[in-house]
Parts: sequence; structure tokens; C-alpha cells
Amino acid sequence: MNPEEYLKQKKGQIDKALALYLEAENSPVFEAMRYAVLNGGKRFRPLLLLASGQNFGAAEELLLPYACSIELIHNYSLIHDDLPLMDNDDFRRGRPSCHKQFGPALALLAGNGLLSMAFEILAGAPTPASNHQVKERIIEDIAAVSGPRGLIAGQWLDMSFKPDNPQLADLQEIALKKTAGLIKVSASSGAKLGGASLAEVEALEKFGTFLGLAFQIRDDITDFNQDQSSVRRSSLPNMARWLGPTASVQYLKDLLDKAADSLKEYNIKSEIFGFFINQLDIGFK
Ligand code: GRG
Repeated sequence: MNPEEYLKQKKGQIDKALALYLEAENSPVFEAMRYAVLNGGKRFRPLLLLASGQNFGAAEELLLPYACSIELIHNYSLIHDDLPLMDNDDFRRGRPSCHKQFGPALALLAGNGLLSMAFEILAGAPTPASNHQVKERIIEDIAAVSGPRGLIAGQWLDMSFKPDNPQLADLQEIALKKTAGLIKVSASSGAKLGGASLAEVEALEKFGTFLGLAFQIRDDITDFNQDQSSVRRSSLPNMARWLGPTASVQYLKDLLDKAADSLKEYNIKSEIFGFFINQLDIGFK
């Protein structure tokens, strides 16, 4: 099976598993949760977790709960990010954002619900027979990247950003916390569940971090190209605006090269990982 077909098939499985988790009840909160999650996200993070786990021989049944939990956390962050008191976006994935559809109070609760449910799923997730402690480590990793030193810190840095004299390092810190953390933990959790060695886990952490930074700069380049004239957008932290069009494309390429090198260094060969890298490169060749 080629990588494209593999990922299409896995995406179908992830979507099905997410729908099953979210069918638990028919309350308004669950309806808002389903609306936010089951609406065509790319599932980049759970796909990366599955690909990473399967690369090291983990069974899909073992990986899916971890993959879905990370996707739920990602979706909670998108709902909250879109709220009027945060980024105030009316649209998400081509349709009204959760608060536009259900109002801010229900959207806020749907986000909280997804975050708690993610940890409920993690607590009940299977553990590899060969290593019982790995689950605890992974829950700790996921909590750390989603928590007040990770995603939440990144969101605050993003919101309180002052565009007067930004340094690239400041923008990188935001991207590392806001975007790269969940992507890194997706890559490393799969490897851990597959019983990868410490060195291999480290390689996957580096790979995920570079991929995560590339993900953000790619998004920044797209935003910058679309919104050059927008005054509101020009005050947001955007690495493409800071670097300029040529240097930002070069930076993206450098990050993708580093992602590939992180794997080569440990002799990890995977067509799927190469496909993830190429996906982020498309359009900028
Ligand atoms: C509210 C705690 C809190 C955090 C919000 C995720 C986030 C932090 C903000 C979203 C805004 C943004 C532009 C983030 C950069 C990462 C990014 C491009 C997210 C969108 O992820 P995709 O492309 O989305 O994976 P889909 O829709 O495919 O799931």
C-alpha cells in the first residue's frame, strides 16, 4: 500500500473511532463536541501517532485510543482559540466555528469536555504487555505539552504578543509551545508504544519538533500570503512576516531537512515519515 492510501485508510479508522467516543450521549454539550470534532479535520497528529507506532510494530488497537485523545485535545484548543475572547474566528474548517453555532458558553464547555474526555480515554487505554509504565509516561508527556508550560503558555504568548520588536526566537518559542508540542508528542508516543529504544524515541521527538515548527511556518506563510493587507492580522505573531517571503520558504525547507536528518541519524527509514515531510513541502517547491 502506498503512503497516500495507507493514510487515507487510517484516517477513516480514526474518524470512526472518534465518532464512537463522541456518541456516548445526546446532551447539548456532546452535540457541540461532535460538531467541533467530526467535521473534516486532517487528523495530522493522530495519523502521525499511528504511523510512528506501526513503524515500531505496535498494534493498531493499542495506538488508536492515544491517537484519538491527542486529536480531542487539539480540537478543544481550536474551539477555545476561536472564541470571541481569544482569536475571535467565525469560521473553522469551512463552517461556522463552534461558538457561532452553539454560543460561547456551550462552546467553552464543549472544549472543556473534550479535554477531560481525552484524559479519561488515556486513563482507560491499553498498555503494551512488555512495558506497563509506558502509558503513565505518555499521559505525563501529553499533559505536559497541553498544559500551562506547553499549549496554554503558547496561547498566552501568542495573545499577548507585542509586534514592536519581535525576535525570531520569541516567535519560535510560541510555535514550539502552541503547535510543535502536540505534534512532537504524537510522534514520540507512537514510538514508545511500539517499544522503540531511547535513542529512537529521541529521534522521533526531534523529528516531531522540526515537523511541528515546519507546520507552523507553513501556516504562517499561507496566512501572510492571504492577509497581507489586514491590519488585525499584521499584529499577530507570524514568522513569515518577520522573515519575509524568501527567507520563510527557506526556513521551512531547512526545518523539513532537519526533520529528515533526525531520522537518518538513527537509521530510521520510513516511507510514511517521508510522506509527512513532503506533505508540508507541497506548494512551496
Ligand atoms: C486555546 C489553549 C488554547 C490553545 C490554542 C491550536 C491553537 C492554540 C491555536 C490555533 C490557531 C493556530 C493557527 C494554530 C497553529 C497550528 C495550526 C495550524 C492549527 C490547525 O491545525 P490543523 O491544520 O487543523 O491540523 P485541522 O483542521 O486539520 O485539525
